[in-house]
Amino acid sequence: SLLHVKARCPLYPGSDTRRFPVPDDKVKWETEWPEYSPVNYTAPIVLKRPVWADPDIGSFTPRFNSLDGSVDRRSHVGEYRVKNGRPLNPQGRTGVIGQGLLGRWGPNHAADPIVTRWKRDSAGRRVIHATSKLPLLQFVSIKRKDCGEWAIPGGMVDPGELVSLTLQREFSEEALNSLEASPQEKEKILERITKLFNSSGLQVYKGYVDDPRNTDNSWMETVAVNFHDETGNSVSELPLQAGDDAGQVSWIDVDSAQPLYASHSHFLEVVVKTRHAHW
Ligand code: RP5
Ligand code: MG
Ligand code: MG
Repeated sequence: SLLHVKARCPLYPGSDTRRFPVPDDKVKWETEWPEYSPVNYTAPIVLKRPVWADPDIGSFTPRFNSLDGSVDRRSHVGEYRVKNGRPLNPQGRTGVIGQGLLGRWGPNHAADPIVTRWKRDSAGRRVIHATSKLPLLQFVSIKRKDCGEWAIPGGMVDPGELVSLTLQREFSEEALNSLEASPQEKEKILERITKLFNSSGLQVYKGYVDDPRNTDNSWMETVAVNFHDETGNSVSELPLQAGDDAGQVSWIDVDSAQPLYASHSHFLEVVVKTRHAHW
């Protein structure tokens, strides 16, 4: 399926681990495949068991498909299967078992803030694309430090955190560098973005993410929300500064030809179609 391409990338990110190759017709768990021999990989950073990582399966028996204390182990896409104590990726085989780089067995919940504005010329007029004759959108994009790909400045939902807060927090950390700001600067950043993030955003996606870190037992899910600056005088004025896991930050033209991390391009396509912009 289209949602399961990057989760089968040959080389597991940040490692020398090669996935057991899974052809398109063998992705679904329902397809019998006795020869399937996935590689077991849990990254060294996860094996150190930091606070955000679950223990190894065996001694650890979390409550899958439910709210487990403050950790939400429910999937946005419905009930997932658990086989031999391990949750099964709802999209199918990935060629890797274990946690990979992910902290949670089962769904790892993220939130993706898609902050957009219309592209304007020096006279302030909206720029229309030459061939599609539709106005161009721009969105705040970060260049991820881990892989160098452009992405939405999203991040993990902390245990017990409201998604609405994750959206604002991750945007502040990655695109406005709030983690490095002084208390006064932080206050100013908060003041300037609260209005935008308090406005009702447009939820464009909720579900599984085709993330290259996914394994058969651990996978990314997200809620992607669009916050749009229609007039161009709220967020458009914000001084962008890359922070945390972002190496660069910039307003980028929204276009189907722009390669983006994981399934982020799919989320932007929904924004574009809803706002009748160029794609
Ligand atoms: C993607 O990984 C999500 O869509 C989100 O953008 C991101 C969250 O992971 P980190 O940025 O915290 O690595 O699957
Ligand atoms: Mg982050
Ligand atoms: Mg992030």
